[in-house]
Amino acid sequence: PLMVSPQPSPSSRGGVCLSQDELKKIAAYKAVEFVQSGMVLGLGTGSTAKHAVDRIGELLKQGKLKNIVGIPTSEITRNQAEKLGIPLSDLDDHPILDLAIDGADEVDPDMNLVKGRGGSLLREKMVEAACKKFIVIVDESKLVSHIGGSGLAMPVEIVPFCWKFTLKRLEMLFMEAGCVGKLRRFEGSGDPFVTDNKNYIIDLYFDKEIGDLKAASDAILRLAGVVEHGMFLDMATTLIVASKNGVSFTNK
Ligand code: ABF
Repeated sequence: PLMVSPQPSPSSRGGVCLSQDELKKIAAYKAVEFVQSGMVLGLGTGSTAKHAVDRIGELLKQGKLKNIVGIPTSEITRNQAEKLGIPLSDLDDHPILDLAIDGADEVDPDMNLVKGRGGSLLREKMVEAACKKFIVIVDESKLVSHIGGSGLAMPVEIVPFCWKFTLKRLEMLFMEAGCVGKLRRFEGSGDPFVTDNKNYIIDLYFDKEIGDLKAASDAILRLAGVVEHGMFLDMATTLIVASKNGVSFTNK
């Protein structure tokens, strides 16, 4: 990947220490600078992408952007965009998008991603796979040397039918990496978390790195009962990272 050296951001000026949310906002606003009037845009989900959607709404209101069509990656983002007055459509009517902007849970040095801890991985993958450009926006806490090796969840969306069976099959696939699967549940009620597509999510945890990511991806997708997983391999075209030292851009 082509790395462009960090540009000073407000976070590194005057010794001001910015919060993680402020860093997310800086990355999001930088990404929106790539949005042009007339674009069909994939609108991401999560606390980082939310800033980008807010900014797009603001620029539309100010008349600085015109004729934008947004394709939301979740019902939450659809509601947010509707409130902001962003005209919306879907992949049926717009099968090719100019640009998507979205966050991620983990990003490795080759710009492979883990997504889906917010639960929207399927629609995110459908929309972002249909984009000419996909800008990933993160604060520095999301950078990892290997995805799936951070001890954090690797989400897999599955059909609810016999979910325990699918969970076991997923664990067996990655037995050598010490894989343990957990059904995602709502805090409080303890009921299974249900995605926008009425599916469940299994979060996989690994003791060791999973090695060949493409092979892992193929193996998961071959299991009947699996709908999609949260590894986004070779999909991001630009990475924007906001850190206390500034903002960096990496293009693939
Ligand atoms: C979406 O939001 C996801 O795919 C990812 O799970 C999450 C990142 O959340 P946040 O920006 O709130 O850290 O992009």
